[in-house]
Amino acid sequence: MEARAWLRGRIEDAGLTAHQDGAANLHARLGWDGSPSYMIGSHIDTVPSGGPLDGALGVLVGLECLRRLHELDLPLRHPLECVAFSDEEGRFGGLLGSQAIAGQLSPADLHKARDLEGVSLIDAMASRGLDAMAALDARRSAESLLAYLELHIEQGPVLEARAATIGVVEGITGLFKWEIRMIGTPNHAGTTPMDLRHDAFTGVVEFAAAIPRLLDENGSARSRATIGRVELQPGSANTVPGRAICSLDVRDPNPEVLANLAEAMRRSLSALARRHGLMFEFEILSEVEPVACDAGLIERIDRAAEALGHERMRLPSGAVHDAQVMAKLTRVGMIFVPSLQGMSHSAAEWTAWEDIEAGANVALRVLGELVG
Ligand code: HGY
Ligand code: MN
Ligand code: MN
Ligand code: MN
Repeated sequence: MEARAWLRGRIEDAGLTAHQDGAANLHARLGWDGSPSYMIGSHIDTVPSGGPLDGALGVLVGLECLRRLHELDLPLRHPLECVAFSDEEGRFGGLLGSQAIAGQLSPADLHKARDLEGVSLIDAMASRGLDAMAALDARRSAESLLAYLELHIEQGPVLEARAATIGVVEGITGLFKWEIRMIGTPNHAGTTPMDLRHDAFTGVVEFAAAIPRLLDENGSARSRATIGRVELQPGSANTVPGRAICSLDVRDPNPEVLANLAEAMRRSLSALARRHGLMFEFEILSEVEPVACDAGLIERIDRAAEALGHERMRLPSGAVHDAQVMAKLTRVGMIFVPSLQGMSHSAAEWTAWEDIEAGANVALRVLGELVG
């Protein structure tokens, strides 16, 4: 909320109109008259221990583009918006702000959204004077948008390795996120013989070890699977864990491959739980479909980079983005700038200033063509 307040100040200082919608997405608007608009944006939330650019760079570049177009005082054919989306990274599931705009949230989704500490979205928003149910009012119609553009750091090593300054994104990977709960029997670490215990952690360890094989047999070269968080309960050194709770993040650009992976993982969990006398349950926290970027926008970004003299290449995105959800409403395009050593979701995340400037100028040129 402090970041939103800061951003609102920057929007107003630039002579633009600030508008916070029901999902707490913050919009900067130029030439707003209620007619269909072009939108640029990204998110200002971040992962724990993350870097400064994942998300925030795209919002600030968007704001700078609007500021510059306002300063040039040229006649615009369409209104322009820059949006900072809420909860892209997933404190409450992920892509919350863009899903609200795309009309993908139900009252039930809002009621059940909770963070890892068990704080509900409803209570978190209420503590800041916001009504979570108002997120339903953030919904926009497809007719109200002409296109959505997003600039983001690549978060991978490809642009740097190819000495390219601009990545022209062709498509964005799909993903599912589960919470898996293995349930065994908590018991004394010293008195329970190894062959008579039901250790919930054993189930998670065996599943984690099976992941490379599950991907080899059911995935593609572009499949990824990550367990980024494990919690053992009761969590004492001299007690056999009765519950092991872990996250699972699985990605592939092909929806059928993703479905095969989900099925293979469910079967593997079920077989190993049976073998160890455990029970398991899983909850789907998020499912995002892969999307293709708009051919016309791909072409425009490519030509803008060429005109500005930047090395460019086309590539897929292995990270998910708000653009993916906005693709439900309108055509989307994405510009990537290189990540130093491919680092992201890490404090080491960085992009050279000249690459940021190059990306911002490509975004400005594309927006200028669209509204000018
Ligand atoms: O998880 C992702 O791909 C993104 O950074 N939210
Ligand atoms: Mn991220
Ligand atoms: Mn991001
Ligand atoms: Mn004791």
